[in-house]
Amino acid sequence: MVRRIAFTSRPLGPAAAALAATSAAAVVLGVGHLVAAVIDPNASPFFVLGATVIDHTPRWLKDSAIRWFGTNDKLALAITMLGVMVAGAVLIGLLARRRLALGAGVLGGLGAAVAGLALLRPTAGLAFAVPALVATMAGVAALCLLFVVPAARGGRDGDGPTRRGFLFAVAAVAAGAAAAGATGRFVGSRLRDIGADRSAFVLPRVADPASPVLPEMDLAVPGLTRFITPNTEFYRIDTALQLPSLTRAQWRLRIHGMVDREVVLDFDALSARDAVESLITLTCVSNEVGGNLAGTATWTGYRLTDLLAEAGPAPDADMILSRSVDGFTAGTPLDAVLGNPDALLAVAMNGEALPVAHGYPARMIVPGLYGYVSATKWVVDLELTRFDRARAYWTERGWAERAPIKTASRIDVPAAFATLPSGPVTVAGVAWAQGRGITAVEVQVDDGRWSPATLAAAYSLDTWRQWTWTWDASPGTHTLRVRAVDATGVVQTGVRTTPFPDGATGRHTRVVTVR
Ligand SMILES: Nc1nc2c(c(=O)[nH]1)N[C@H]1C(S)=C(S)[C@@H](COP(=O)(O)O)O[C@H]1N2
Ligand SMILES: [Mo]
Repeated sequence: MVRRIAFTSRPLGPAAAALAATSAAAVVLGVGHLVAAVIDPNASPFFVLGATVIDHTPRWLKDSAIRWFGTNDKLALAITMLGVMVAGAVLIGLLARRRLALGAGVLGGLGAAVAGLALLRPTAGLAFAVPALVATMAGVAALCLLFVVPAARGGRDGDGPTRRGFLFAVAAVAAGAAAAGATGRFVGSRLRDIGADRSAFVLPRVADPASPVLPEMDLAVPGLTRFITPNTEFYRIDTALQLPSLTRAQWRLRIHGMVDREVVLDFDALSARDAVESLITLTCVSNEVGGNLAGTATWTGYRLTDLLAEAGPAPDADMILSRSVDGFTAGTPLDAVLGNPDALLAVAMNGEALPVAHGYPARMIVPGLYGYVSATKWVVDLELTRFDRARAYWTERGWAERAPIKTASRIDVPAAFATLPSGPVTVAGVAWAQGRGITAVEVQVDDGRWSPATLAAAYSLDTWRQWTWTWDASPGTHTLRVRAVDATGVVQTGVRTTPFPDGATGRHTRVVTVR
């Protein structure tokens, strides 16, 4: 009956059709979010799409995204995705205008494809397809409803009462979509109240606290990087479009694979062990020369070497394949952890529970290795295996299997393109060579000779070191350049390489003008 009316009446105009389909797409997102809140937040259609895009973004695009948007790369992705979805919805609306079954079919097909992608997520069970499927049915129903409402009234776009009826229906559908999304948010936060769980966290007592940071290690030079990076300023790099929410009660760590006995720890069992504290400078392999993807924190946690000993690694195992609750993996050389008292399963950062963005409730921290091969956040699984058997998230994408941090140095002050008075100018920055330590930093002006900078006192081999140098600046435009020497005597190379595949090299420069 509806069919007959629909065919005898004038169809929606293009703008109305686009509006109807956009509302239907909003229904897919909203309903999907709601159903996923109950099943698993990572099964939400929007996040399935986002995570799939992230996992398959070609390297040049990922590098450019980090260069353009820095740590806002995920916001940029979300906005781009919304734009693409609106464009897709407009196309579906125009198709539906020609033939409703065609538009509905395309929407249904795309929804089914998202359900399929959901099943491919690393942590997916069969239930992962459910949010997209339910949401697609709701979306197709909304689309048909919006196309049939004006048709059923026998009018056409632009007629007074029909137009009002249509707009009313669109508004109702859009409001329903928004309500579903908001309810999903609320239900999700109720089911997984990570904020409350985190505030109830009590720092483990540490028998043997880390030695204090002395004033001579943390110089008070304006603009110079502080020795300890506050949590709110610590760089964040991960593949999580949506932060995992894992309470301490839900958390388990399974240690298995090439071991004598499998070990499963819950948070209480972990807390019963002796906690230790260690200051470590974490560094991202994607850090460009002079970049700020590095930070130092006081990490509190449990020695990985002790936890592994409980499982008894096989003598021929050479890799710890760690896995996060959202499926990210890292492959860490076993010998970087065994016998290393500073390689931690960390639960706290700078005296508070790990921030959710930095891995709450537990993450790995291994000194001397770039984060992608060592610092798994939200870690739930350690598999003892071998480099010739297993690959991890970034090594599957061509990055180096072994990735020790390269010697680097950075100029923090003066700022890039600063205009300075002539005379004495303080030049200062940080340098790092985790595991080896920094023994010298040198500064060069234009093509002059290299002058030794004054080093702040060293805290440990695994932390960065501040340096300062007083420059007698003469008028003109000048290039300042820095290089570090590590404790093995190797001078930081001037050869410029990209972060791919195992970390950038080259010397940081700053151009300034002296009046
Ligand atoms: N679960 C998870 N852990 C992860 C990552 C990730 O994408 N997912 N990225 C790694 C990378 S590349 C780095 S450099 C560090 C960054 O840690 P931060 O965000 O706490 O600074 O986390 C590592 N741990
Ligand atoms: Mo990284």
